[in-house]
Order: sequence, then structure tokens, then C-alpha cells
Amino acid sequence: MPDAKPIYVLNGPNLNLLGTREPHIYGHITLAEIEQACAARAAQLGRTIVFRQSNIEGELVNWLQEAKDKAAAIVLNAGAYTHTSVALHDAIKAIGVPVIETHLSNPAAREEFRHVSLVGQAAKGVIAGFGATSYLLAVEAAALIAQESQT
Ligand code: CA2
Repeated sequence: MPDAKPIYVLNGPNLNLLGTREPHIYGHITLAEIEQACAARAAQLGRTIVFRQSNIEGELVNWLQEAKDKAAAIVLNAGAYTHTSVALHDAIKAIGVPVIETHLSNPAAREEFRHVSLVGQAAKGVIAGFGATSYLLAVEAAALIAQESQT
């Protein structure tokens, strides 16, 4: 598909620290390495990615709004904002682009405060618990969903 829209891969707070701390939870891989792997998987599927990270909730909201017309689908690891952000929930509902909530760890198997997902209540689906592989599965799901809707 020559004019295929990109898949946006958006990352929330503290994910820039990946590979430096808490490897027992998040592994040794860095966010830059995840970006490379996502780009490679997307290319195999005939897609490009736009990959970003921010520690600022409003910036993530702005990127979701930007994605409304520009993205085929969105892979979103909102980090801790997953569990708290009505603003991200509302933005996802507003844009009408399928969002795949994505996590390295499995929040359902962790502390109770991670069991609620305001992002997940607005997302199309959730992939969690597979480390960096979660992102690759999410990119794959995003590409398939986009193909189905011909975006
Ligand atoms: O498992 C995930 O992907 C999370 O989104 C990661 C978030 C956490 O708040 C969510 O409940 C689940 C935390 C990201 C923080 O990443 C760090 C990486 C290295 C060192 C410290 C934090």
C-alpha cells in the first residue's frame, strides 16, 4: 500500500529509563532498541512507525489528537498514566483511531493500583506481559487492524 499511514507508537512517563533500572521487571532492553525492533517489524508488514516518548501527560494528549488524521493505528504504552489519566481516556475516545494498550509487564499481576486501566477502558485491545515482545505483537495487531479498515 503506497500511501499507507504510519503506526504511531507512543510511550509515557519514565519509559526513557528502560535498560538502566529495574531490569527484573522491564528487562535490559532500551527504548531506542524497542524503537528499532518496532520499525523493523512494521517494515516487514509494509508500514512505517512514528515513535515517541514523553513524561508529560498533555504532550501525549496532543500526540493522540495529532494521530487522529495521520495514524493508521496507535500502540500506546502510557506507563503510569494508564492507571490515572481521564485525559488520555477522553482523547482515545475522541479520535476514533484504534488504540492498542501495550505494556512490558503484566499490570494485572502486579500491585492493586495497577489493576485499573483508564486507557484500557477506551482502547480497542490490550497486550501486556511479554516484555519488548509486547510492542512487536502490538505493531502486528495495529498493522492487521489498519489493513482490515484500509487505512
Ligand atoms: O509494564 C509497563 O509497560 C508499564 O506501562 C510500565 C510503567 C508502569 O507504571 C505501568 O504500570 C506498566 C512504568 C514505566 C517505568 O519504566 C521504568 C523503566 C526503567 C526504570 C524505571 C522505570
